[in-house]
Amino acid sequence: MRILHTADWHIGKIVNEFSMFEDQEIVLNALVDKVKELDVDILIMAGDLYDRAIPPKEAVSLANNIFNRLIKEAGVSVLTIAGNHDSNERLEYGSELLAGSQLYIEGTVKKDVRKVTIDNVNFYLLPFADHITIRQILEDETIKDLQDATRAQIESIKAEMDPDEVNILIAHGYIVNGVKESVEASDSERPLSIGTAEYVDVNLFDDFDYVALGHLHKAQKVKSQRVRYSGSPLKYSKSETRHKKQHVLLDINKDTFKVEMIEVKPERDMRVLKGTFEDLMQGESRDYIFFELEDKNYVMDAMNQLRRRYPYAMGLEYTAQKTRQEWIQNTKQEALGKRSLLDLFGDFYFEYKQEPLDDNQSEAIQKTWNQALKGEK
Ligand SMILES: [Mn+2]
Repeated sequence: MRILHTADWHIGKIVNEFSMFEDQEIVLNALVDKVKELDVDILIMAGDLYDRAIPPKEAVSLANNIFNRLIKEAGVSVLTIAGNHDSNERLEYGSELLAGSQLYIEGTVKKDVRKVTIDNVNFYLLPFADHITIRQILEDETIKDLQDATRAQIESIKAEMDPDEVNILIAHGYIVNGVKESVEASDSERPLSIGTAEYVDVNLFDDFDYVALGHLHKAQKVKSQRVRYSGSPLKYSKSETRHKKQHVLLDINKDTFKVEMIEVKPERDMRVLKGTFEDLMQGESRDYIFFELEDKNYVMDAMNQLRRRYPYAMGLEYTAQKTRQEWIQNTKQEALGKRSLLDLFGDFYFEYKQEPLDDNQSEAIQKTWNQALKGEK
């Protein structure tokens, strides 16, 4: 069976006041073309279909068009779950009827995890919900966080699961291998819980043949090749500029397992450009750009001027200024009192001008200071 795993479309997302809609339209239509070209059987979308619980109308139309094309034109079955950005109930609208047309949408958490079997492969659909909701649905007072909630859900799946069949889990969450540093997060992922840990340990999933994950926007595996985040198809924050966006192509049977990454080519890339204002004004680009200006002094109206050459400029930061501010912070410490005035002034001068005091300047300052101490004019 050939499966394409994707997630975190976040249709309708706005990044730094730029709507990503056009980019999403292009990338998702290209995804349908790819699905046709690669003769895929099943498409998995592992949550965060929309960016908001009440998505704008264009977003709903686009999702509708893409699902239509996938099923009617590309002939695949589509399996999707709600992520933490989706409204569980709204996403589930029409779900029972749509299942008759190969569109399997699981929006809300049920006491029994939904299982869909297609060509002898079992898919378990685990939409995202917070641990309090899951505790109420499962009527299990021992559930204190997302880890407990997920463990209870997985145990109920495993009670019925036949390990001789191919079993695939679709889930949305923050899955880690022991420690949170085992995976890489981005700035565009909203926290999954407030006050309790949002992490779920990957070892809970050992018995599945594949786990298709959504939530983290960077494509990555967790511990094994069989537990994967496909990542988002587009970059949605400055922290994602180094990502290589991709879909996961999976060939799976009981005795075969092959994963391949399908690169996503966006209409506009999102990247960081470093340099002085003057240098950057020599270039131009229609990508989404985050500027890191190396100028020592502020440039009047820099962003508006840059936008003439970079119409999709998203942000601007003065990196030299930032260092100076950090320096001011650091020197507020008690260390200040332990250094001579000349040393302190030397540090300040260096941070400001990015060059050290020369001998004449040092001498002049020392002399002025000495005179001040003596009260001379
Ligand atoms: Mn998410």
